[in-house]
Amino acid sequence: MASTAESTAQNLSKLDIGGDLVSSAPNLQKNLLLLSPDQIELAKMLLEMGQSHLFEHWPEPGVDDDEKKAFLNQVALLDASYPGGLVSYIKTARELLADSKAGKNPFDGFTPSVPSGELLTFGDDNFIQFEEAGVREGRNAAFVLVAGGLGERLGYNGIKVALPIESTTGTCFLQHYIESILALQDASRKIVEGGGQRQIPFVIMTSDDTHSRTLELLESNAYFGMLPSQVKLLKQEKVACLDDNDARLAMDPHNNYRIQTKPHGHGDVHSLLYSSGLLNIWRDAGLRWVLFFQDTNGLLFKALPASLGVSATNQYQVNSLAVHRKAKEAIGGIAKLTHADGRTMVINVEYNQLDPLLRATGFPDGDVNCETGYSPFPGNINQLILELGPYIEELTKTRGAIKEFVNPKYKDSTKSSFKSSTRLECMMQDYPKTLPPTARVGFTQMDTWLAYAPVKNNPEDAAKVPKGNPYHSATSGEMAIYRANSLMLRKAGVKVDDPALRVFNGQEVEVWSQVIWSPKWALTFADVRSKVGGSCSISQKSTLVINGRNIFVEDLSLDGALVIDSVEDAAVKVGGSVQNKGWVFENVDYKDTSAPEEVRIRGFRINRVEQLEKSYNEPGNFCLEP
Ligand code: UGB
Repeated sequence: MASTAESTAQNLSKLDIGGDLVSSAPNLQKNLLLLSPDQIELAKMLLEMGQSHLFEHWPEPGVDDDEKKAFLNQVALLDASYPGGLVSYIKTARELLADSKAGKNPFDGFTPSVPSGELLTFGDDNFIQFEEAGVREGRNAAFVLVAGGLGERLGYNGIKVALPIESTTGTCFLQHYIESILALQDASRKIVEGGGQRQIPFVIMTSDDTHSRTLELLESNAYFGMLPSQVKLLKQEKVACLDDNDARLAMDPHNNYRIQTKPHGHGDVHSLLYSSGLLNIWRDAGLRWVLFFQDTNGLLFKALPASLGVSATNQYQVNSLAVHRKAKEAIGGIAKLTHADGRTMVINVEYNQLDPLLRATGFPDGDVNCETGYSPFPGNINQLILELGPYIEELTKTRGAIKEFVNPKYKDSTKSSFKSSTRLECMMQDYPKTLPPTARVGFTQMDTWLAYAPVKNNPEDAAKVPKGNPYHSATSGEMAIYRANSLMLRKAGVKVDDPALRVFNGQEVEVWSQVIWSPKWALTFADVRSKVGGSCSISQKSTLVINGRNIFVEDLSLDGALVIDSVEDAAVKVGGSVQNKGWVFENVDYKDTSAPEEVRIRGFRINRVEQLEKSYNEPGNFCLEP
């Protein structure tokens, strides 16, 4: 057996590092005998990349040896999970940090203008045609939910996809998303002759913060009706934090044998999809579209069929869903950027970059509303529809790497040190940045009430949102569902009362009739129109829950709460006059810790005082007419 001295010499020769490097890490040198050849290679790479400080505190062999090995295991993971490895990460970080220090604008040389896209009006013929085209294409789509974010702004302790979308039924976001995808799968199969069974794939990007709880939510609910084989979880890894402009990696403040890490952003979804091999499997199965969406937009699936129809009809390689944007609202602006050299691209300009970009390019007032009362730039809601073929082509070139950015908080104007460590970040909507100018990049804009109601802000911050701007809170997210369903019913001919104004957690909101339906009842406006008829009316204080495919509402006058459930083969006609005390909202203060967190953050609970509740569990034709 080789002596310790001999094996150290062997390891050192493997390390093949010059005198300078060795002397820069004497403590590493003493510990080489503990390390495997692969770990030695990684250590060498770190030294070459100016990271010798990571070994400075290493004690003699025999002390903390397991921790030293664990440190290099972490380095191996960080290296493997970043396209191009840590060398590439550190090099890019140095470049971006130098640009940031020099105050270089990432959009230097570009002038923004308002791009053209498809502007839809809910319920008109055009909209209905796009919806139908979208449902037809549904069977050729795969869905990708990015759900690795912690939701720090919301401050909720659980995962966001487990939050109820609304408290009338308590359905959580993940259940709603899955049921909507299944409803699309079904509707698409029916519309396409000889459509056959095709399961729409569903990918969820998780992170260490959300992975196990997402899996548990799925498993404990039988995947909400989806086949487990249809669902794939891809976990994103965090990236190394950076301590200074030389991109020296930061030590974890709680463990000096670990590098501090932070999330890299939702842009990771592209490299994860690329390396998973799923994209080629989807292409070989004949799929054509990949739809990306975020964790808490309860309205999304009302806007999706028409938007997918737009992608198919206009042959967009990239289609971003957009809504009217209020100036300074925390959603990006979609802009056409024209470079002095003639290059153009249609891209999201993130909400914190839009104002400085406008000011620097001849718009001295920056991010302000125009005469319409909205920003002239469509608001990006970060739901993207990509055409699979060109997407694969592009990722084959980039390996899924997305243009990154860095956002250090400097201690002072010399910009030589940071208040706290920083890291590189990337955003999924920056995907088009590397596309050639010939790529067909467009957007589909719809009314906000139909398409966008995220749950991002905690009650305190939401209450401080400037008047007229959306709260983006659990309160407004829930109210938006009632409003959208009420407005859709109105458009279908139902007389729905005007909303009442209420204040919950310091936020004034419109409270519309609490109308909720399951996605299998209606996925599109055409579905809604085909299932309501005659002369129907719903009072403001009413609750209507429709959970079943074949429920037809005709000549119903509702003033109270009505809940109808039916199995697949039961056809139920609902009409007549329903009157009862109904369900009422009771205020709950967000500081009231006796209430569950999901309740506190929305500022109310529902008191189910009286209702008419009917379940149809057998096949057949039924009539509910009290
Ligand atoms: N997410 C991840 O999966 N991994 C991560 O590392 C980070 C996030 P936020 P923000 O709603 O319209 C985006 O934090 O800052 C997931 C767009 O950039 O809610 O509000 C996370 O779980 C902005 O242009 O994003 O901004 C969540 O599902 C605008 O469109 C999603 O990524 C805005 O959203 C978004 O994370 C919007």
